[in-house]
Amino acid sequence: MLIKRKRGWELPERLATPEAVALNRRQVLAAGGVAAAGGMLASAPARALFGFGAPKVYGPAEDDPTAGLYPVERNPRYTVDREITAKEDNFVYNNYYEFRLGSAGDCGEAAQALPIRPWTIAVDGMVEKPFTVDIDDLLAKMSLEERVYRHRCVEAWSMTIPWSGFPLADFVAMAKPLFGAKYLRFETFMDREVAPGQARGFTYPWPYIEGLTMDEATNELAFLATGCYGAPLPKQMGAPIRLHLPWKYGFKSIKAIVKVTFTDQRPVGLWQAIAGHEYGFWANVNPEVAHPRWSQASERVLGSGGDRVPTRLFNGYGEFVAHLYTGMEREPLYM
Ligand SMILES: Nc1nc2c(c(=O)[nH]1)N[C@H]1C(S)=C(S)[C@@H](COP(=O)(O)O)O[C@H]1N2
Ligand SMILES: [Mo]
Repeated sequence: MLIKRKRGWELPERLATPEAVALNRRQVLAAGGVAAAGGMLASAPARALFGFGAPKVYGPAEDDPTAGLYPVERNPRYTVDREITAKEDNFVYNNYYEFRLGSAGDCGEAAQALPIRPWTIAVDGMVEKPFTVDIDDLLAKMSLEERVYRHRCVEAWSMTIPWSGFPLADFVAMAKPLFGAKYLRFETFMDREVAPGQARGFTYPWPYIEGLTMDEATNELAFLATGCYGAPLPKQMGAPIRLHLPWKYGFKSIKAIVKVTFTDQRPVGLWQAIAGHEYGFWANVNPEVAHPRWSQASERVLGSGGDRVPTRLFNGYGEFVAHLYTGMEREPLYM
């Protein structure tokens, strides 16, 4: 089937501006009614983010079978000199276009429809032997740790999150890639019945895809998160398993992974396919390379009352990753 793709200039307004500006007040106010009806109350900063009607805050699914696995021990090598974002802010301000029809506050409620058991991850392509692993078997095999990471969205906002999970490098070792494998290609679930964004946005080349080089994937920072804030991941944050790559813009950190393919071809991510001149393959955080439509020199720290702070090269993680990119300064959008 021929899929008509949106061109860069046809992107919806919410992609064209930092999100605070694009928030749809009417939808936010409607969601506020739900908040009043029950559940956790939004924190004061979340109310500051969303105005009068803060959306309802959804924590981890009540029947999540991994609740007993958390909290796990924090790895002191990955802490930051910044305050952890309140979980009520993190749980309510999300980018998850499978579930997001309007504002960043929509994802929480919509994502609750995603079934997260049974859940399997297929590993295929250039590996010794392709296989499928059940999420609970995978969790039993891996040793979990907590890492506090900075998160920087390409839309110039940031958060700080205590993730639980395991290094992507451990997953790569388990997959036994062949010598010629150069990249990893990650794929999110595809289900138009469950995800209104996939159903409505048929002009997008769903499912969500992202890619990394083998060197990036085996860098110690690359992390598969299965939990956060000492508990399983809430669905809107990518349960049951998502990537977090703290030195790259947030769109690289793909949620709800169902497939990992080892390949010698550079994968093309969903946003790269839609607007490659704005969302490149490398997407390393760099204050000096502006997005074509806004500056990346500073960022709005969510939950802080809107403070702007200077953005740091590689989001402050240069000591871990800068060596991966030496000599590549001429790659288009290498940062
Ligand atoms: N499958 C999927 N993964 C995704 C996205 C998405 O829309 N779908 N959004 C990305 C973007 S742009 C960001 S900033 C982060 C947001 O993660 P958070 O909602 O946990 O803050 O997820 C990334 N992973
Ligand atoms: Mo993002």
